[in-house]
Amino acid sequence: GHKGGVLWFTGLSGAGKSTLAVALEKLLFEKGYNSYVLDGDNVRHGLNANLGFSPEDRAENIRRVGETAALFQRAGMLAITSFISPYRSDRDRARAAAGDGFHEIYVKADVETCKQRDPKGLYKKAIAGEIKEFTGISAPYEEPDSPNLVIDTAETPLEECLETLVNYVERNFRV
Ligand code: GGZ
Repeated sequence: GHKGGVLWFTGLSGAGKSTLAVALEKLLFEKGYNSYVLDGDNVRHGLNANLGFSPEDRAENIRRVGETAALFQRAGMLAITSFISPYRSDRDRARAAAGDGFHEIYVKADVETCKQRDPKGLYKKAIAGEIKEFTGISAPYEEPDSPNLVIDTAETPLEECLETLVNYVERNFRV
C-alpha cells in the first residue's frame, strides 16, 4: 500500500504542472496508488468560482486547496495539486495544513520558455495588457527556497520528468 500525502506542484503558467500532474496520476493508478489531481479546471470552476487573481484571492485559492489536499491526505490518498501558488507564504500555509506528508515540487521553466510555449495565448494577452496581474509578466512568482524536488521542464524531456516523479513517489510514499 501507500501513505497519504500531498504532492504540491508550483511553477509558472505553461511550465507543465498540469500536463505532468495528469500523466503522473495515470502512471500512479497503474501502480495501485490512489491519487487525485486538484487543478484550476476542477477547483477554480467550482469550490473557488468566486476567486480571481489578486494577491488576496490567490491566497484564499491556495488556502482552500491546501485544506482540501490535507483532507485527501487524511483519507489515505495522494493529492497532486497543480496551481501556480506564486507566494511563499501561501505555500507555507498549505504545508502547515498537511504536515509531514507535504512535498513541494517546483516545476521549473523560465518565463522566456513559458512565453514561447504560450499554449493558450495568455502571455501574449498579458503582454498586450489584456490580462492584468499575470504571473511572470505583471505579477510576481516567488521561487521555492528549498523544494523537495525540482523538475526542470525547460531542460528535461517529459518522459524523463515523469520517471523522476514516479521514482520520487515510490521512494517516499510506498509502505
Ligand atoms: C496567472 C492566470 C491569470 C493570471 C488566468 N495570472 O496556464 P493556465 O491559465 O491554464 O493556468 C493559469 C491559471 C492559474 O490559476 P491558479 O489557480 O494556478 O493560480 S494561483 O495559484 O496563482 O491562484 C492560467 C490562468 O489560470 N490565469 N488569469 N492573472 N494565471
